[in-house]
Amino acid sequence: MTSRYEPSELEPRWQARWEAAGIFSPKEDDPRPKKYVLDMFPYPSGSGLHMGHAEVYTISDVLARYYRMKGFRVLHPMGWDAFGLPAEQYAIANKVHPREAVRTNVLNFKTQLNYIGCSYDWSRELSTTDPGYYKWTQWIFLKLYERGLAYQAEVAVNWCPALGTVLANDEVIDGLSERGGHPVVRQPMRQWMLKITAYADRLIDDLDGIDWPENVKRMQREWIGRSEGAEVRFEVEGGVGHFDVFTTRPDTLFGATFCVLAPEHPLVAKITTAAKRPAVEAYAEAAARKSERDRLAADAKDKTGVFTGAYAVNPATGGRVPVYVADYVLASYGTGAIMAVPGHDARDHAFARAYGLAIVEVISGGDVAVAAHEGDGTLVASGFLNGLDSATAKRRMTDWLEAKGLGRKAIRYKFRDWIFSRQRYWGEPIPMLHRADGRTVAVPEDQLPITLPDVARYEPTGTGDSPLAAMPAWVERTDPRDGVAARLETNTMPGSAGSSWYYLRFLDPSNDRAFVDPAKERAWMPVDVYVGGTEHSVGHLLYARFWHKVLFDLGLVSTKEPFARLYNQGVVVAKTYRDATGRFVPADEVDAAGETPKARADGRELTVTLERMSKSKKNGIGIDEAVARTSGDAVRLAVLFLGPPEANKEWTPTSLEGPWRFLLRAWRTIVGEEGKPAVISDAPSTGALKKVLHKTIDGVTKDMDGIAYNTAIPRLMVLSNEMQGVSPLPRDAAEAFVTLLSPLAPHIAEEFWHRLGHDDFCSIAPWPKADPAALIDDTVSLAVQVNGKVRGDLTVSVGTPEAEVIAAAKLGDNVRKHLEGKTILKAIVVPGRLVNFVIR
Ligand code: ANZ
Repeated sequence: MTSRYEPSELEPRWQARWEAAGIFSPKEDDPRPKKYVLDMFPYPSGSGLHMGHAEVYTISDVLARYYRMKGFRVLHPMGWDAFGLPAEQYAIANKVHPREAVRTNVLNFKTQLNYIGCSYDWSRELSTTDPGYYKWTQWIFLKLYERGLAYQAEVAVNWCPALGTVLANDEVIDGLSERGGHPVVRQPMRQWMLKITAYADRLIDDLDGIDWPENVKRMQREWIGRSEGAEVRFEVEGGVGHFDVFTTRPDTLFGATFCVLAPEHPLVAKITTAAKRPAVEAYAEAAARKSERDRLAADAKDKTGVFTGAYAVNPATGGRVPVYVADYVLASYGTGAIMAVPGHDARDHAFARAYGLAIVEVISGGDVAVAAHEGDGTLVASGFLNGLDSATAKRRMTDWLEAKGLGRKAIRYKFRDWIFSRQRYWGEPIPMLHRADGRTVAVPEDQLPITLPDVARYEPTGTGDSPLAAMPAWVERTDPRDGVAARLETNTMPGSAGSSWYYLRFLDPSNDRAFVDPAKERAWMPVDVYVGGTEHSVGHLLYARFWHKVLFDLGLVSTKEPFARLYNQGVVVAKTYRDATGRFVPADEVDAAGETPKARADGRELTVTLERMSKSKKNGIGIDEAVARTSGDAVRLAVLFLGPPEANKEWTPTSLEGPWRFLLRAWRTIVGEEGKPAVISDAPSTGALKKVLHKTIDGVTKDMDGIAYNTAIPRLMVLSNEMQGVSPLPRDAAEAFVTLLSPLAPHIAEEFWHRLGHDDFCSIAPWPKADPAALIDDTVSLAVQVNGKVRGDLTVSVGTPEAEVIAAAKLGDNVRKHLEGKTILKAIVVPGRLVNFVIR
């Protein structure tokens, strides 16, 4: 056996042995308690994996490995989220079939994950693009359809001409597509929709029972946006009609001095007087060109609007209120109409001031002439509500409206149903048939999967039709129930379809009779820890919870929630360089002075910023390159050593150095050097080494429980230093060190274990236990005070009698000075903390 640390030989050898022995493949009949540790599975993109990926996959892997050593039956699987826009765009850009691109990229991803020793159960590997997988994605869609949760509608959608497809709201950022940054416009189109809004309350309420970061829960609540209030009916004068407003403040109805309709409101055309028509129409046209986001974001002072010439009646006061049109009221929210209460709503206040409208105070305590007095309070100038607090007044007013038939209690949600169709090739076909007789019916279950055919062109058509529409042989079918001609749906599912249930398929990946066997589902669910980034806080994590709840209602899964605990890792950032033209300059071409030869010759400085690591910004290093330079274990330690797993942290060109040197030192200690093998003794460790050993076991165990891997590593460095040069080295210290190191640096730990004479795997060896007796310190340090001021300190053996402690405390130089010539009235000893002399 060589006595040099040669990771390029040793690491693949252990990876192959783990795989051959199947030690990461758990069995359902294993009676030990379970842990399901899951990564958010990646898009197998063409750019490979860098240190940001290494960080997240290492965090979950350390967790899985630690649980195994703690005696749990651990499920830690991996798969590929390979349908959808990213895969398709990569394929188009590189002129390869998406299927081929996925195959190549998956292979690359898998190789790189193996480089860093990820302990996945590869026997459960899955891809959302396998017909054996998406058969069940289609099947779940049919279950949603049967429940009335999938329907077709003509809806205003986010249409991205450049991508040739519709995008979900969370795929659009500031009017641009999240992928590629292309302009997105609102346009009505026929779409498949999923009724996620039917689950709004449960999606909010069940957040209380799961262990997720508070900020993610808050984002989900805000995204769903539940508002409780009332709908109130306003009659337009002259019998022209009526409109309902949605308000969260029915208590303020007596203060409603005007109403505002969205420019798109159907009643606008009907009630606008002839004189006002040209102005109202011009205003509506201008509003149609603005995005919803811009309309809402406009500052109060920019709030514009026009009078329709019509008046409505305030149902509480009986007074006439002018009806305006303004674009700060959105057609898509509430009823598209509001009652304006300028005394108590800032937007309405700004509007009233601009247009000279009445401002009435109905909640006491502010000065509504100056500013809106928002918030709750005591009702005034409000008839039967006077003297009540807002909460009571809301209830009283709603009851009154209901009794009079003028309104009702109402709950509104900000989020919309999930637009579930994409006019793209690379997605799951939607298993629906459009019959010649006009009916739309489900494809019978036994005909699933509807497989994706090969097409000549998979680029978007740009017409709003998917490329599948140009394949008559695939599209033209008959309804197998009665032979009526039918066209298969040509839209495909969005990228987030396959990722909404994959965690269930890992439990039973090759079952072709059910999406998951019920016994296996019960054996593993819920996911105990789900590790991933905050970018999925509302999209994926909300969709998956929705599908899971539907499956729960169908009796197909046993838990209400899929992910018991969510863990968000931080982002790995790195110095990012741009030249004078704004182009990215590879970080490894930049010298210590922050320049490149070219930049120096041009006399232009590079600009440098800290940004999320990414291949396109040339600010990172790939897993393969980092491993080739050092080792898979060094890469794992390096990404963990950057800082707390949940924090954002900077990768620098020297980040690999410390961990690499630590591994070399550990090798010399446990294995030895050329011609100088380490000598191991079976005598137990004693003295300082014993103390450090047990403190390390204790500390690392606590770090592992608290996912504080960045502090576990320095503890192991301390133990390693303590062992250095100790010869012979006590076996208990060497073995504990190796087992503690194993989740963090599994290959070298396995090699050490083997060289220490073990035939079994360190990866599944029992986790060491600290000896409580060895954790107790022999000495304690005490502060010595004189009249409450610290004047010195003192170290004594544990258990020293109080009189001796007091006597010793008087001897310190500085203490003696302060006691000189004084009378000691009292000496107080707080064991383990301090001695205080009270003097006069
Ligand atoms: C009267 C009122 C008085 C209101 C007051 C607020 C304060 P959230 O909480 O976001 O649901 N509103 C209703 N529909 C709207 C629409 N389509 N576009 C723009 N604004 C709309 O807000 C609900 C409140 O926003 C409603 O309550 C309504 O103004 C306004 F002192 O009604 B309120």
